[in-house]
Parts: sequence; structure tokens; C-alpha cells
Amino acid sequence: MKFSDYLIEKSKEIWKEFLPNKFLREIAEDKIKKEAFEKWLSNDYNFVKNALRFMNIISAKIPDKLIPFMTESICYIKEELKMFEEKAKEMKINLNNKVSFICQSYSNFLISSAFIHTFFENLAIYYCEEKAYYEAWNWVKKHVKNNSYKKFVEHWSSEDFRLYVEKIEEILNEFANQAGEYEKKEAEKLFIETSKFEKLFWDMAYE
Ligand code: MP5
Repeated sequence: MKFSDYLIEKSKEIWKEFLPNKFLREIAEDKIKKEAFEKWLSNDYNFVKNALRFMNIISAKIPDKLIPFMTESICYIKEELKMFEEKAKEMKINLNNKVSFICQSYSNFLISSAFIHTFFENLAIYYCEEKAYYEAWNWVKKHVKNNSYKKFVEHWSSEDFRLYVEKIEEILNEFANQAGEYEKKEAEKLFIETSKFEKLFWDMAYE
């Protein structure tokens, strides 16, 4: 079994809780309240900036052959910020709202892990957060009725994003073939922890 499949199998009960969840259902049905969307948008904007910091820190640990991929990925994700800024302008949403405790905790987890753990262990986190978003928004794409949130749905369920997640998966599996048992267990723990953060992040919109 591929290591990526093993990690997903180990976290499947947690993933079932957010695939789908209330937020994704309400986005698909175009009936989310502005308040919940605003909370998610401003927190996710903050999260993406910290995810970029995470990607930059783990890039200090990569072998030469991954320099092009990580550099391109950072540029690719940086472009997402515009999507948040445009939607905030259109809906008159303040992107600098107070950051929620869960968003702050998730970001702290990313940044501290980036420093503490090996590149392979961090790949488990990186793969989890990107794969979780691909699966979440792909669920929306399949169930969408009306589409005020088209750009978000299209971006995270796009062919480009699918290929990007597939590449992270391929790198993770390559590293797993060389990793020892201890490192694989650490990666598994981090993947499960990231899955829990993903679930809580959606719930946060309604708190
Ligand atoms: C992602 C995200 C996807 N934007 N927010 C959360 C809470 N989890 C995952 O990451 P990216 O970098 O926006 O593709």
C-alpha cells in the first residue's frame, strides 16, 4: 500500500466528519450566511499566509532536485491571496478580522513543526492540508447548485490543483520508501493531527 493511502486510511474517520460538513453543504447550496463566510474567508486568508511561511521554512530542508517544485508551489499558492482579496472587496468583508483560536493554533502547529520536524515528516502535514482542501472543494464541485463562490470551487478542484496535490503525494511516497519506522510513525501522527485541525477549521465558521 502506498504510504499516502495508508495515511488516508488511518484518518478516514476524521475525514468523514468534514467530507462534507455544514460549511461545504451551505456553499454548494449557495445559502451560507455572510457572517459564517466572512469568518472563514478572513481566517483562511490568515492561514494561507502562514501556510506560505511553513512552505518557505521547510524549503530550507529540501534536496536540490526539489528546489524547482517548492519554489513554483510557493508562487502558485501566493496567487491565492488575490482570490481572497477580490472576494472580500466584492462582499465588503474585512480580511483583518480577529484571528480565531483554531486558526492561530493550526498556524502555530505548522510553523513549529516546520522547524522541529524533518522534511519528510513535514510532507505529511503539507500533503494532508492540500489533499483535504482538494477533496473538500471537489465535493462542492460535484454538488454545487448555485455558484457565488465559483472562483474558490474552481481553484481548489481544478486540474492544476489536482496535479499539484498528486505531485506532493508522489514526493511523500518517494521519501517514505527511504524512511525508517520511527520517522514514518511521526509522519502518521502529524497527518492525523493535521486532519483534526482541518475538521475544526470548518466548524470554526459557526462559532
Ligand atoms: C488549505 C487552506 C489549503 N487554504 N486552508 C485550510 C484550513 N486548509 C488547507 O491550502 P492552500 O495553501 O490554500 O492550497
